[in-house]
Amino acid sequence: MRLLDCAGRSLDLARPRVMGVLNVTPDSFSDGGDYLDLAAALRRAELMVEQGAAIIDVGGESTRPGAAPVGAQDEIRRVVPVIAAIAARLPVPVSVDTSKPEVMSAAVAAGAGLINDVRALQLPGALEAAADLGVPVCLMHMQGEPDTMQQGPAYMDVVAEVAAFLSGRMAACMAAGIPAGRILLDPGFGFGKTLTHNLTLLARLRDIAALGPPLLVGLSRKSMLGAITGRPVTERLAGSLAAALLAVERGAVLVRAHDVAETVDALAVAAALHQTCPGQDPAAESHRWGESNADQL
Ligand code: 7PM
Repeated sequence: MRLLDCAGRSLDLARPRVMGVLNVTPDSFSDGGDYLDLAAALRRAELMVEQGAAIIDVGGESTRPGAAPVGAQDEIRRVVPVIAAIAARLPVPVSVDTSKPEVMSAAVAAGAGLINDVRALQLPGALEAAADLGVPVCLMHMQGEPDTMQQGPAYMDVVAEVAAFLSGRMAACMAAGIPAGRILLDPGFGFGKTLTHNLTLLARLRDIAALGPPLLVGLSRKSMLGAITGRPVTERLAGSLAAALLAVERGAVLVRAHDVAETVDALAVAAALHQTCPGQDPAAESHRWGESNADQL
């Protein structure tokens, strides 16, 4: 059984689940600071939960290439009211997409039950904050920083390097007092990666799953899907669903997605297949959802 305790709310990863994306950046809702923004964000969260999202990921720092950095106080002002409102009104766990220890603390105090950090707790104080807060953490791989990461990303062996990075950050977490059972991993599709790097990681995702912790993937609407299909960001739903299924076939158990209803249906098809003939999916080989060496750690 893979039940993750997210500050008292459970996230059951025995079968693949959807994490609904809720951006609270100035380019989504105006800036998350006023009542209309808050009401709109809450309505969006409610809709995603009705559509079957198992967790809502609230992010106030845009990681878009070239985005201006956001101060901790601004980020707190954007995300905390939204997290508090969702936690008060909806039954699912709330995740906070942040790298800053001050934001992690404020978010968990407001009711967040998972820390989703694209910098894998590398900012000063982040590891200690996450350990103190006692909620699960998602460690993501990124090469470089959002403003420059797509300027010539390079690897000798992208799968080996992403695996080594994640395994090093897992060790750092455990040394800081975060138990293995409170860790999720994410290869960070699109974060300092060319199309070939992204496709190699997707094809070899099982090598990352073999590290043990549950795998989260974010592929929804990403530019790699635009590069493959030739479609703009508004027309990438089919590509996103295909990519989500390829990822769950290779061991992903949490899919971060904008189009929750459609992604939930796509994952239901994969889960039905798996339930009818466990282990028969050719891409799954020996992999079983809900089981891994992490359970023995
Ligand atoms: C601009 C560029 C806007 C990139 C938004 C994004 C991930 C994440 C994001 C992911 C985890 C997006 C990204 N992506 N957290 N946060 N994994 N764990 O496409 O892939 O949503 S932001």
